[in-house]
Amino acid sequence: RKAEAVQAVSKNAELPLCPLEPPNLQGHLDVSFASEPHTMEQTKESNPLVKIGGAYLPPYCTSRWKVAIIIPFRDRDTHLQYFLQYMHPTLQRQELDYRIYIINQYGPGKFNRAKLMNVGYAESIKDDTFQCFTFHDVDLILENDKAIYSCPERPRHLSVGVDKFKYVLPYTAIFGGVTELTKEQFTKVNGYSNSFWGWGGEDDDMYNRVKLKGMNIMRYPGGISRYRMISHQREKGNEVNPQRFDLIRKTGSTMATDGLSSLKYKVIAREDYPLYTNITVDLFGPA
Ligand code: UDH
Ligand code: NGS
Repeated sequence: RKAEAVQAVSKNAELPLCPLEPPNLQGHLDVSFASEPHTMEQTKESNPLVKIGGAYLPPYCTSRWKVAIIIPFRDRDTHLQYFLQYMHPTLQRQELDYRIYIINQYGPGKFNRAKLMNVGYAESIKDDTFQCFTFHDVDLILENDKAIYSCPERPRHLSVGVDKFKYVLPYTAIFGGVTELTKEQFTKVNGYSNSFWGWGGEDDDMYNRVKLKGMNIMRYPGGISRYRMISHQREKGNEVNPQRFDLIRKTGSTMATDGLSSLKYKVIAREDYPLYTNITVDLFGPA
């Protein structure tokens, strides 16, 4: 028995652990939205090691990090093309074992970014043993691959510098855009609230959750944690939510019952595409 167990472990660990600092990082990356994005076919062709469903693991070393990249989504096809074009090569250079999930909100009702991210968590853990989860707006493209999407010691805010804000944090408690939490951190706070319909506040509520559970967030230095945002207009269905301030005042009393523990949704469709896994979901929103 014991010999069998030892053999099983060494089989998994046949390849040496990837180095702490991936050797092929480039640092600053030129990101531009001036020309049309690559088509999915072009991106597929230039990323031959990405497997069906948008999954990758380094072929030459055992990755240190198994990460689900979770993207709340509705009707942003051009943004998604840029995202895949830029982010697949970056994530591979970071030597992650990753998979990209698009969580696509079904129907024209009010958008709910936070609930989509809860769904991404709940669906991805059925597929694989992800250690951590990167919650990622589709319109943010990383400009420096040294900001590694590795599993963080504390909940990590990644979109520190964004060109739209002249690369300055708009306020120190901001926890939107791109964040990463381990499974343990995310379950400790009961995931995101499901109650934020429309724009704003759901990220501040998550910040409250993290603090209320005694955690502090962490960030990479602003010099490397940099993003370009693809400009766009506010969509119909994502109007500013007038209830957001009331909701974020009550995080302390609602977080135990509003979150992963109360998550209800219906998967309408799931497709494993060459560059990403697409999960279309009915969130049972208000009419
Ligand atoms: N998202 C969609 N579809 C939508 C709305 C949001 O996919 O219809 C997702 C997407 O991943 C996006 C994220 O949710 O990156 C956040 O939503 P957002 O980009 O609308 O939020 P942001 O704060 O912009 O970036 C708000 C509107 C700003 C209007 C500025 C006009 N110049
Ligand atoms: C705050 C919002 C956050 C949002 C942040 C940056 O005011 O949800 O602005 O927004 N909080 C509330 O509305 C309570 S941004 O300029 O990136 O669109 O993330």
